[in-house]
Amino acid sequence: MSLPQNGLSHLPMIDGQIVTIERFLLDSQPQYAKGDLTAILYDMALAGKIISAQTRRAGLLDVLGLAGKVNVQGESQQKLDLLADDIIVRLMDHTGRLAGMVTEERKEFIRIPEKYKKGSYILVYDPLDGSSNIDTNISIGTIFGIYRVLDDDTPGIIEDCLQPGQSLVAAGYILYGTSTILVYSAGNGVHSFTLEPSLGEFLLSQENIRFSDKPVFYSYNHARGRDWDKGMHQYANWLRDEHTPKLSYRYIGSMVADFHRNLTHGGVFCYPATPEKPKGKIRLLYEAAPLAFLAEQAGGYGSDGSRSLLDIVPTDIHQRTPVFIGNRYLVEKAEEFLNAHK
Ligand code: FBP
Repeated sequence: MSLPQNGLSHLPMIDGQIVTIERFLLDSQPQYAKGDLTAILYDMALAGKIISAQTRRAGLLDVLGLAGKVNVQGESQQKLDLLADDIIVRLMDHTGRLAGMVTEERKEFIRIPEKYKKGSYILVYDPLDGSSNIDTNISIGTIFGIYRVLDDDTPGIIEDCLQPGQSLVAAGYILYGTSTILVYSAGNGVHSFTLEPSLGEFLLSQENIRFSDKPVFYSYNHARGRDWDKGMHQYANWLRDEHTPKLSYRYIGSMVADFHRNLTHGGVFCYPATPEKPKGKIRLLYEAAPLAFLAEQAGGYGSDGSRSLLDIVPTDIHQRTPVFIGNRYLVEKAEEFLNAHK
């Protein structure tokens, strides 16, 4: 990335060029494309801008704290969870590009109102991952995945949402941290864009991101260790005591932020199953599978401890899964330890 000598030096540039997300999406869409997928990705960028503006002012607005409601998983919903969810639905349900949506915040599959045209895509998303960190100003994020409907003659049936991650046509996340960044892949590498607040534009800041082959970090909630099985204990000890060079331990408690740090510097994130949570905590459809899609596009891998997260065919839109995701050899090592005791 070359930095010109004039007043533009603060703007992210690729080879001296300022590239907006709109331009990048249009330039990278295949010849045959009608443009609907590009438009959905662009709408997610807009959702990211609106949610970013809310999270940035959260302490000033009445959007902090609990909403006094619980989601389908029985978890207390934060006001910002519901606000972010509402922003995405209001942006997406009338565009004629989607046939339905699935969100962490609503029990049922969101059907497109009859009055609007149905499109050929399904959007699955977690409007605010890591929401238990909202009140403490720690990075949170929106995770999303996009599927094509199984049959254009019957768009918007529940089966359209119960597809394995291998069928994702695109996935990404928007991280609301020191800056707001959008990271996505449509199957041709992983690319990141930084929101330039003074312009209100997402500008390309990194292309074709790959996991470093010299990972630095490992992440899991250490406090859950008492509930781990023998295999997970041995894997955790291997990460701490045997991996060379030494790795550092980091855990933010926002999977999207932990994933992003590991994607940037190399590493592995784990949320294993425990007797209390035999399926783990993380949701497959709109949390684990989209990140596993990105991980594979960046040369990494996502597993439930014995198989690729992308091979799991969901039977429930809110089902959970154990998660090991990051550098491929670190995740394969987890599979080795976990399966040695099965
Ligand atoms: P939410 O989507 O409801 O925020 O839940 C997921 C999550 O917050 C992940 O982002 C994070 O990695 C994990 O739960 C933290 O769980 P724990 O507090 O058990 O470590």
